[in-house]
Amino acid sequence: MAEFLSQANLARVSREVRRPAYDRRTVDIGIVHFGPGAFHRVHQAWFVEKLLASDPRWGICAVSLRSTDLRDALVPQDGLYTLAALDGSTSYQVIGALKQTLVAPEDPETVLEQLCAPRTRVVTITVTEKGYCLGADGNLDMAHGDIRRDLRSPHSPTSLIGYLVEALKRRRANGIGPLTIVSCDNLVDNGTRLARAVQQLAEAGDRNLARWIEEKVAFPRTMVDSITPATTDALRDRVAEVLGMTDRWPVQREGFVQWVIEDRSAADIPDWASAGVIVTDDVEAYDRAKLRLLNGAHSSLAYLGLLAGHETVTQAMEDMDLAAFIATMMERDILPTLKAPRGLDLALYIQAILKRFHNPAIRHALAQIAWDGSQKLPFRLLGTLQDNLQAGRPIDRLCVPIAAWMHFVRRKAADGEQVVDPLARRLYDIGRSCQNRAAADLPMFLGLDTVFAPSLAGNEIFSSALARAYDGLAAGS
Ligand code: CS2
Repeated sequence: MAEFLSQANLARVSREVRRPAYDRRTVDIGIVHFGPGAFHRVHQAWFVEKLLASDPRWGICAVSLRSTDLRDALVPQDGLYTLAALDGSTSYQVIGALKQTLVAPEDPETVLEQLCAPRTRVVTITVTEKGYCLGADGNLDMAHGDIRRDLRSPHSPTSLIGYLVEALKRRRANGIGPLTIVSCDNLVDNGTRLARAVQQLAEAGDRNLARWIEEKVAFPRTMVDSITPATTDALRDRVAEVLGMTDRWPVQREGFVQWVIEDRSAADIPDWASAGVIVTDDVEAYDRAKLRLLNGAHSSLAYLGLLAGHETVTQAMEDMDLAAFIATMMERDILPTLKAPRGLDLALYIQAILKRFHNPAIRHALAQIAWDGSQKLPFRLLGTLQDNLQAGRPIDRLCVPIAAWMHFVRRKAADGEQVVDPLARRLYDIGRSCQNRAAADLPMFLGLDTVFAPSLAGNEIFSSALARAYDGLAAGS
């Protein structure tokens, strides 16, 4: 019978594995997190783990908005899981920061009770771009199915935004005070966008609540960074061997990890800086630099690498022509659109990113990065492209990964497959209608107004450069 990681077995975990450096029984929940996927567990939870050694007020209640998988894996382990950091050598750490794991649809009232508890003062969020229910204009999409349900039944929410508004409504009504709500997703100006969505849903039901939220609740912007491949059976086997017992859901990341949080809060918050978080008023520069350089390059590698038959980031980076193209695009097309954060040399930052992409210890699947392209491309590549258009700079290289995404969709549909994307059904229909010719195919893609703003889709310089890129890839595919 396999022995599983748990509080009772923790003392028997191999000595080479770091364990919680604090008594978990003394830890209170001070943070509610929405979206406890692998990235939350390797990133925010790792920083909180460092904090708990000196301040036990900041335990995490993890809330899944849909899946029961994490709850099913972690509850039998008393919330414990293993984090493997892979670089030249691999280090292992058992994380104890998750004090409770809830599945919102099963128990909405308990989620709201945790959000309304006086000791809860921070909410952190990793629900990916699609979890914010935003339209192309950056406003809350009031026609979104989850938002329509929340408008009908605000007391029993479905969406992240619905939970936040109902919790803030109850906190205000009971005099419990505001929250600091920290988006940790890869959106440009994530905190600002989240604040706008929360205020818009609140406004729809209670103007005074919307005004209170605007005055009292803090939505700091953040930049988050650590390359986090999905958990594999190989990782599970390696962790079981190192621990000397089974962890149902270990997680892995590269050694590099960075969190930049805007210096803005509503009430008492953790001493983030003591855990190595960069707390600054310059978050916008960090945010754009990372999203456009790292994530823009990542998505470009994903679609161009998959077209070339590669499976992982390291394989794509070993393709000398592709690696050279990516480096040139970063230096000549993305870098000119950026303002360097104070103290950061962007040319060195690019070299550091490319070195991270070469990390042989990380098997990062291009297919994983390729998910949700309709949500990612606007922040990662189209914003850069529009800035270059506006400045009269060339956009031909930037059009290549956009065209590659379109071919990725087309080829998947030709194989009878849908891509992983909130627009999967629509993209499949477009893909099935493609003829592998720009003249026939591009108007269908450019008609996706939640991806391509009409002003961009109608721009002749853009559409002709994109057509050249698309037909150029068609010739080569
Ligand atoms: C990746 C990101 O899957 C993806 O879209 O580009 O998860 C990337 O690994 C992180 O943003 C790195 O910080």
